[in-house]
Amino acid sequence: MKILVINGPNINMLGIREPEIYGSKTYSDLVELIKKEADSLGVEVKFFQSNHEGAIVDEIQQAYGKFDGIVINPAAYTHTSVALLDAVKAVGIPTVEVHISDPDTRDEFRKISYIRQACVATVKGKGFDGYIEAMKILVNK
Ligand code: CA2
Repeated sequence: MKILVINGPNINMLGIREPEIYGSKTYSDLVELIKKEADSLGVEVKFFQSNHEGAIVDEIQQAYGKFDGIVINPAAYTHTSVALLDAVKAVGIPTVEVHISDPDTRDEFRKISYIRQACVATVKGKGFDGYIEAMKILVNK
């Protein structure tokens, strides 16, 4: 099984500020954690992080026919991007939305998720472990 793990804008800055919301670990720590768990699940993973909406759309499109699942934390694009929603719908790859924090309990504008309606599940508020849970959801599907 091949899973594409996509992270959106500013996820590469994790661990630098707002540790009370996102923890003190970095994006590299996140990648290492997921790799370790993927190995034990026998899953092949590819990582992609971008601050650019179009680059994320391109990455989702190129996953068509190549990946069995997508784990995505669209970060701020969660709350703004119809383009990401359409991309996930277009490729039809089972996708799980992940958030480190629980955006539904934060600012009003974070309560909207466009991508959610194209996702098989949402995991939120579980820190980095949410990515592992998302991977397991895809494996068990
Ligand atoms: O909780 C999540 O995973 C989010 O997707 C993270 C996004 C935020 O816009 C979403 O509402 C919820 C933010 C990503 C990282 O932002 C940073 C902010 C300060 C310092 C480092 C990263």
